[in-house]
Amino acid sequence: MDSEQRYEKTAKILTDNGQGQLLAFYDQLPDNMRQHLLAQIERLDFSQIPIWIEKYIKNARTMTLANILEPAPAYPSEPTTLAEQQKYELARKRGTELLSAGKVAAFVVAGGQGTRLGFDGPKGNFPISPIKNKTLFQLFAETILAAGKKYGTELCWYIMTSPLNNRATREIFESNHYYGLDKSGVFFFEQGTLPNFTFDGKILLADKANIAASPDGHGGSLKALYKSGALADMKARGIEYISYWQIDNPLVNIFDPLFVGLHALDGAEMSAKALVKSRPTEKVGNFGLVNGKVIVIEYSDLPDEQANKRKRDGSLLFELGSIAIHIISTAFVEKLNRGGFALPIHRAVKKISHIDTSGNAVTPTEPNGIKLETFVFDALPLAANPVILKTIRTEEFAPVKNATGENSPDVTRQMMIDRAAGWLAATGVTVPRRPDGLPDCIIEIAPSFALSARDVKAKKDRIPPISAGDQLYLE
Ligand code: UD2
Repeated sequence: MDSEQRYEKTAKILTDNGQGQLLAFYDQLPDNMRQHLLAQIERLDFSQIPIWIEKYIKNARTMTLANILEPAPAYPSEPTTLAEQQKYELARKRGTELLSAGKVAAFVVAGGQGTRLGFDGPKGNFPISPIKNKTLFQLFAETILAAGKKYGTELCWYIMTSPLNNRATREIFESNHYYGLDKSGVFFFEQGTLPNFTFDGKILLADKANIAASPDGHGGSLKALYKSGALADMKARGIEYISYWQIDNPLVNIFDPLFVGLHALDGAEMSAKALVKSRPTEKVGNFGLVNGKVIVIEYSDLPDEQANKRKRDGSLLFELGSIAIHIISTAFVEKLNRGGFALPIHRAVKKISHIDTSGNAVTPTEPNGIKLETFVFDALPLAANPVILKTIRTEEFAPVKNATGENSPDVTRQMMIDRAAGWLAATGVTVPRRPDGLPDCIIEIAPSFALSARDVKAKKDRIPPISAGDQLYLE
């Protein structure tokens, strides 16, 4: 097809769909930019776009689950019965075997824009560790390296970026020499994008040659894993389980034998870690059960009435929050993609920079349009036998999201110190504490020293006495 025919075909599709504005400046573009714009338009899924406009742009779909939603069952963080104790022991053993056999890969989603933190560049480059100021990327890399040594195998790391930060992310890894990891075990891939709309369903132009688009949400990872070849790469390496987490949480236990083991023993296709919410409306997804299927309802979608419902003992009926830590079987990702699955779409009203009908740049000060995205946890109801494992907040969840206040770097750093102090105290080391109970010292445990409280025990002899005001870095 020559350029002229290609243009005619595209123009017809756009006119039929009421999106002719996308070619308004076509005549003003040099030839290479024309091709570039046509290629973007050809990638738009016009079998879906009219449906999205009706369902999510013009009419905000409301959740109607209130009456049929039940609490989801979960494994406790520590076994409470003899039967559970035996199962947890078995699971830890199975998980350890799978890790040692190199069957588990690390997978971080890092395609988000990180706007709330106000940090320039990929969020993974944010310095966070309390003494050495290591970045999130470095902490995860060192964890993967240390776990590889612990389990006696190479553990691979898959990193999802987006068109917004793919190049910058790769450059950071290059300039840091992959933080000591073998480059061949690190796999970057980009997630897809979805177009941005006006409130009346018109797709916006970012400039004369580019559609305004944004990453398609972390749900896009399930498609991108497949499309990018990452899944095929995993298969070739014999990897069967994907340990999924978000870039903002430095406390994540990436290779947790118990979690991997429970997932495998129960024949789960996708599993999730959960914690007891700190308050009814904490900004985490809520686990629930609908017609026997595990679902996660985002905090913004759970009606206050449901969020505040309590059991007789005073605890929240929907107490389990999602911290976006999953084990996903590679076979499940493959099955979904072969079956042509589609996750539900979520809408977000946002400020979207664009050009107007005269081609002038507009930087809105108020929300002016809608971005669409998909969420990875919407795959849970499609998965067989999902395991939900409760975990302890102070051990595993301290995300960096905001510049100040809740989920800010200061809070995360303090939680990193608290966890390190707790690990030392658990082995009998005396940690000086302030009257409010917080450690009166700064402790940073490098992943090379310990990945868990259990690892600390084995190295107890290497820990010096700690005095008030000390800074102790263990590596
Ligand atoms: C997310 C969860 C929330 C809870 C919380 C825990 C959603 C909608 N909510 O809230 O239920 O588990 O985290 O911290 O996820 N990302 C991409 N591509 C995208 C969008 C996001 O890779 O297109 C990544 C992003 O880089 C980050 C993660 O997904 O690692 C979470 O994104 P977020 O910060 O927007 O999620 P948040 O805090 O609203």
